[in-house]
Amino acid sequence: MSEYFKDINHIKFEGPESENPLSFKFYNEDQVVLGKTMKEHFRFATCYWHTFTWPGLDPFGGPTLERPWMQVGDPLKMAEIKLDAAFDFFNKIKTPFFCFHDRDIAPEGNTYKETKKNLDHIVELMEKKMEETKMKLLWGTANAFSHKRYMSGASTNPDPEVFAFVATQVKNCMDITKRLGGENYVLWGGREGYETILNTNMKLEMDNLSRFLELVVDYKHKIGFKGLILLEPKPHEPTKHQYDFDAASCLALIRKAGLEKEVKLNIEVNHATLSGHNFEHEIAYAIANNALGSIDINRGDTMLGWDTDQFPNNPADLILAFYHIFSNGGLKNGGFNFDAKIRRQSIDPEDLFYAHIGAMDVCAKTLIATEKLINEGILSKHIDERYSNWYKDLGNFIHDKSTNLEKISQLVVENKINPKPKSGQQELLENILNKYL
Ligand code: XLS
Ligand code: NI
Ligand code: NI
Repeated sequence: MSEYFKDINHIKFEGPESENPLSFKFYNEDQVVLGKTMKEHFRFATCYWHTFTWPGLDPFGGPTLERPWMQVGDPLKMAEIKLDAAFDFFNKIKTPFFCFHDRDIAPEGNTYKETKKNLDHIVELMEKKMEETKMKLLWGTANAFSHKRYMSGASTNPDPEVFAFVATQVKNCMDITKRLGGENYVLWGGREGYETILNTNMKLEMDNLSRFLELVVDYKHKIGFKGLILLEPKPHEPTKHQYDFDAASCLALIRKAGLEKEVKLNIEVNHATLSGHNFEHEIAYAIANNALGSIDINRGDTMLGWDTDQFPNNPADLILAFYHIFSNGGLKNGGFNFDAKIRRQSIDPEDLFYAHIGAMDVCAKTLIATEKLINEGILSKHIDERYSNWYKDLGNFIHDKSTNLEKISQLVVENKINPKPKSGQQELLENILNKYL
């Protein structure tokens, strides 16, 4: 047990009537919903970066979160204290998984060798902690955006030395992810984009990104890593124009590399909204293209134009995405990772618990509503009905590969086809949806 969270006990399910703020009101890990337990459906993960590494900086202010492992001192010792605290937290909050960037768990050294030594040291300790607590790794990823060497991109950098450097870093991070039994490996571009076309060779940068994906997939097979490789879309921030802007742009990159069977998507709520879409759009798009891998669950702030990465707290923001995810059979290798951070004024250890409890409860509550929505089938009935003619004569005729434009126009003229507009009934459907919330 860590000193930092010593006053907090294991969080238990106490039901909606409980007054205890350190208890689950809806997340009951063993409760069966849609044929599986909540624990099996969500595969919740706590993220190492926002929860243990971020010190509460904003563009105008310094650290507010003064955790014991953020003090001045030997960085490797600090990483050990952080590891202790993190596993104590995971164990008490009961997310069965966690996620990390290489730089969250161990400090970068002065040379590549030193960095690798630091990582190996922590990974060894982590392996033991995972065995003791039965905690699992949902995914690992490499931080290829914080260091100044990456200021002009990682695999899309104008300098091939940077490409070679990030390739080495990712290789190492894939090795440790495999060693720790990681179930997926994530690539979030960070700075895989550009600031101005004035100094940018877009074609070369995109070719290099595609080459990078090829190398990563090739290495995955070489080491026998069974997990999925996931690309995480994000439109801006830090870079103005990102090549991995949204699900559609990521799929374009994946298809350019011919890797649609190998690389899937890690969809984040706040990234979806920043790209001008909503969460359900990105989820439905990924599902329609057989590309849904995993989820970074959080929320943005409609009044702020950046990635606030707040914890989700409103079923209305989630239900349509959940409807698509769970009527499609749910996530398989993926999970729901809380890529979310508390506000910088939430400085107490309890605040980290309140944030995760609230988020797990809101997901559980939404899942229960989703089960009803799926089982009562009202939405699906409306959609089936709306598209039903596609499964009749005309629809079949159009889909038939021997049909061509001439045959279609001949049919229209002969049968005097003259389509009549039909209501989309959006308001009716919105009212129906509200019944479930
Ligand atoms: C940042 C991203 C990042 C990835 C992992 O906005 O969400 O946290 O999930 O690199
Ligand atoms: Ni993310
Ligand atoms: Ni984010």
